[in-house]
Amino acid sequence: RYAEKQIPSQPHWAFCYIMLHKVSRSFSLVIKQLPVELRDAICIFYLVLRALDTVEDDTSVATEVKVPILMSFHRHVYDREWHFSCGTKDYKVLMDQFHHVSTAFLELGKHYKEAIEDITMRMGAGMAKFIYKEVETIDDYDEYCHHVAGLVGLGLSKLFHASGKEDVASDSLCNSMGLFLQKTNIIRDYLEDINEVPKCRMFWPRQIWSKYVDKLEDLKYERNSVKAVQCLNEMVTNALSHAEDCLTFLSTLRDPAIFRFCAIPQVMAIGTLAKCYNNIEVFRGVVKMRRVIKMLGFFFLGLTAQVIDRTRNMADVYGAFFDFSCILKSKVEYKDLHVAKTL
Ligand code: PS7
Ligand code: MN
Ligand code: MN
Ligand code: MN
Ligand code: MN
Ligand code: MN
Repeated sequence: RYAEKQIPSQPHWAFCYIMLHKVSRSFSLVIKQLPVELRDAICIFYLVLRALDTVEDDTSVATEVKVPILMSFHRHVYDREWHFSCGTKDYKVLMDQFHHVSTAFLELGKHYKEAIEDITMRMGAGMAKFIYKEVETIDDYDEYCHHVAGLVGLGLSKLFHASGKEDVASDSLCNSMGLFLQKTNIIRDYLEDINEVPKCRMFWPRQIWSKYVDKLEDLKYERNSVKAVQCLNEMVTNALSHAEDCLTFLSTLRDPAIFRFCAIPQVMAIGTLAKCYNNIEVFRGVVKMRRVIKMLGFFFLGLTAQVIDRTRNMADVYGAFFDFSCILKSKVEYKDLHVAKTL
């Protein structure tokens, strides 16, 4: 019954929705409830960018091979024959079977195809630039996050407008929506990125971490725990600077499904920041908001499920931002170096 109701009958669309569910459960959930035309476009937008990111992330692909692929990815999506094998697990399946994604892409309306192509081109070029360049300054950090996430915000807003359901939003607010999510991801993924083989990935800006340690990887060693948490708190404080723009952006949306699609990831982001703040576990393993929690043999709704269940309108979002801010505030110690700014 589930299969009949949820999985499209054409094999390329079936592949896309099954893949989306596998690579991102939370996005899959909010994308599925969008109005139908927009849903297909955003599903493909997600998978195209996820494939591009799989190329960016695969540190076993040589730079001379990787950079031309990143730069021309926006043209490959028009070619049903094209594929490039890389990544692991579900991501490898996505790359190997990419023809399903390009076939579905070609069925989208012209405006959707052009918006996806434009963002893919700009993101690919931005990723290529940062294959050579390290994230030194906070401006570099904002620039990298603009390429890999701010642009997604700009593109999504164009798609919402193209569907006739929303007004155009300012580029700056759309960018902040992406930066808030991406900075949260970069903070939470510290250990995963630094331990990447054969080559580590570093996105924390030197301008911040160099105040605490000589090398970014030093943050993971137990002897540097105090410095590590101080540095983490400065990174969280930097990310929080985008929260107000995100609330402003969300307050302008009209369509309830689009609203939930945009709001749920933002609420999860501030929840994740609250969880990460002052938390040494960021340097020891993955800190995640959990979907279900099993205790004494009972299942409870974890924070993730609660957020998905309870984010319907702006009042819910203000409430959630307030609650998570209170949790974060309760963890701020007077001795922290950036107390005033964080508060
Ligand atoms: C709603 C105005 C088309 C929905 C959603 C795939 C997630 C993967 O995951 O560290 O650790 O491997 O490599 C603004 C999403 C920004 C982007 C960026 C919200 C496409 C998405 C490809 C704007 C998502 C932020 C790389 C690049 O980091 O990740 C509104 C849709 C949004 C994809 C994300 C991720 C970047 C990323 P991971 P990485
Ligand atoms: Mn990635
Ligand atoms: Mn990446
Ligand atoms: Mn990451
Ligand atoms: Mn990750
Ligand atoms: Mn990663």
